[in-house]
Amino acid sequence: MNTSEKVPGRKEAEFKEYHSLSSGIFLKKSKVLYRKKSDFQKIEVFENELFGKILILDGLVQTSEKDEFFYHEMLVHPALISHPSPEHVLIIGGGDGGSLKEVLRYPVKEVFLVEIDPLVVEVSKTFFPWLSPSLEDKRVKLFFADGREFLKKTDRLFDVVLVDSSDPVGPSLSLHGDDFFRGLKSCIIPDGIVAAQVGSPFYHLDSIAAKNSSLKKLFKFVRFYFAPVPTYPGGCWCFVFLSQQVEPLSAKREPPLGLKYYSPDVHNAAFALPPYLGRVFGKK
Ligand code: AG3
Repeated sequence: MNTSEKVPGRKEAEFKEYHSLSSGIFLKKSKVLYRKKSDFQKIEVFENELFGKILILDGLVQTSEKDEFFYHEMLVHPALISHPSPEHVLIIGGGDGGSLKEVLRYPVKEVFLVEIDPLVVEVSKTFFPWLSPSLEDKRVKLFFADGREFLKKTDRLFDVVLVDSSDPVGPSLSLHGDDFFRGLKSCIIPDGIVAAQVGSPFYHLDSIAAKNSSLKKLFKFVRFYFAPVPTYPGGCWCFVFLSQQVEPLSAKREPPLGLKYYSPDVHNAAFALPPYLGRVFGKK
């Protein structure tokens, strides 16, 4: 039963994301700050007492002020720490700038941010404090393009590529296929690394298992790892680390100071596979 429909005004005051037909998350909106349909998707930002400002795209929670660090630190640092000297970094998606601010903690030479939707960047500049200062950094080059098309056209090679996509629907669909991952492989240097978000290890297990089989045909090292993200489906999120030469557990450099979730111990622990997932990912 959808109780929100019974109380006038309540529906507006409560955001719900269904994770399956019978489960999901609700978040009270203390204030709706922005809502508009862009050329690509519906964008909404609202304030929640616990999580602060929250960005929603096409009805899916993307990031919140209070829990963004779990996701962004864990998308970025395992790869950046594992590369001997990351200088050229590409971020695909991530127009909210959360991943970008983490990359800029390193002495990189340049960071390309390739986001499909200019309005996501505009809105995030207004509502998320980390984006505008990051975009002012001289090392950052912002492109508005579909990530898959960008990979087809670019002749640049990167040390690290980070895929900060949304779920495989709408504008992010093209960032989940085999074709896209082949494109990633061809735009990294031989000891380059790709890290991508791949979904919930509970709700999206089938698609993660399918990615595992196809990625193993493309990359020598295909390692899944996990982090808590309180506002995402199931509260635990899965990422994949891909490389032809670099094994993620060989990371030995110290991370930048001031992180809230990532540490060398967390790095190693994040790659531990619980038995039910080992059975899925272990298959060749
Ligand atoms: N990218 C991953 C969002 C996935 C959320 N899925 C969902 N709520 N069903 C986040 C972008 C933040 N930079």
